[in-house]
Amino acid sequence: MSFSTISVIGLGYIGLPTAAMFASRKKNVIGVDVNQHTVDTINRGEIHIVEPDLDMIVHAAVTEGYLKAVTVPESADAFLIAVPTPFKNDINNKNDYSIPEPDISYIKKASEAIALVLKKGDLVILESTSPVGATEQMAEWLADARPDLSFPQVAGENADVNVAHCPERVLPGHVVRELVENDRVIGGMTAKCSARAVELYNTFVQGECVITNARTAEMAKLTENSCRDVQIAFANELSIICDKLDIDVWELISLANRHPRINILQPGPGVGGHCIAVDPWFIISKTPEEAKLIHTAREVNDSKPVWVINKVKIAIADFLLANPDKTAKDITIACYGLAFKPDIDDLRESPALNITNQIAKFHLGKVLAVEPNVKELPNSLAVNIRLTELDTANKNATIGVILVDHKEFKLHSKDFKGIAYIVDTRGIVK
Ligand code: SAJ
Repeated sequence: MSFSTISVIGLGYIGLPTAAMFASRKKNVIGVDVNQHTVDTINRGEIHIVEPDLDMIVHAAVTEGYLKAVTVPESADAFLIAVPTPFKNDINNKNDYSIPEPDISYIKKASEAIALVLKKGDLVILESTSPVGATEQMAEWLADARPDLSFPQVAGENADVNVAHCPERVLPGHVVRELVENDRVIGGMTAKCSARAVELYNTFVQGECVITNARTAEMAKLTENSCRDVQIAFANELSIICDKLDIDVWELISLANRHPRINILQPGPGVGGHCIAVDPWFIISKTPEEAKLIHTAREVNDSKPVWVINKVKIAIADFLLANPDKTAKDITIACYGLAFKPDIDDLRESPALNITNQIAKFHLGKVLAVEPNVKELPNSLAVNIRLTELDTANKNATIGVILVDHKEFKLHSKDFKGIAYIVDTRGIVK
């Protein structure tokens, strides 16, 4: 049976592009989101998130009538759940040393909402990055809400409703291309569940749909992001070791990477974004005794901003020692880059933003922020930070803190040479 109507629950960074891709293949798509503003924005053919090319696809899908957004689920043949899986505890609370626990209550709410409109023959797919066991848990919630329907955990291949986990794996900034080109991991609760999910994704996925079970699919996604976190932690640890030994870590890494089987990633000011710094905790919280390396990597990456701020404090002290007639008020610190990675405007969960804010809180002089990808600073930032053009910052800075390797900075890397003290977390000023 083919899918004529597809519903996507959660119209965020993954749900909306996914809904738009199905609609672009002329499927009727019902997008569901609890946020009325999001629903209204999409129904006007506009988008509420920043992602290249997505605006055009959503606009076309809405105006051609293939995509509509609603706040309450309606009947469909397939439901894809792409809601957030945050933490129960506040990971920014530095006094809380407990291991962050994933909060899958949004998945529970979404499954209870769709349960009301489920019918025999439907397919339910969990796309949200989830701790191992979440898909089976979701199937239990669905079964509890609909005792009149059978589900795979009891009925196996004969289930009325099929259930699978198919984690999203797209890179922010490249979502539209990667949704189509990337391979998909399809973890059905039975072989039939997997086969139906493959049929659904084949609507627009050109990559290979590789079949496994739900638990392995959940772990595959967590493994990918944990692997990257561990590799970045290795690079970050190397940068701290090299600083102590007076070795240029970027030269070192490029030399080591000439070995045919070595591929070290790049150090930075810490790991940001909504995935790499989050997903490893989903493994650690399930298996705290076993996930030693993954846990240590998280700690190494989370502590890098503190190391960077300390470097800035040392630069301030060095300047004052060399200029006894000056005070801290005479020092202008320019922070280059606020986004969580190069050439994007996404400031959420950004170590660069956090470091700039921390500096502004203790520093008595001026703090300039250079971020070519934004027009204004978020209100949450300390009030004494001024958004400044690159040239002006270069002219006025006593200390330059390079936090993001935006293309503008790499292009003008020679201009940083005039700044008396540089803390370069990205290896731009060699
Ligand atoms: N970073 C470094 N050094 C590096 C590479 C990255 O410090 O060599 C930092 C970045 O500056 C950034 C953070 O890591 O702060 C994360 O950036 P990223 O480009 O590694 O990853 P994300 O968070 O944008 O997207 C990741 C991707 N996962 C992998 O590459 C394994 C993406 O494919 C996932 O779909 C996404 O997480 C997700 O949604 O889970």
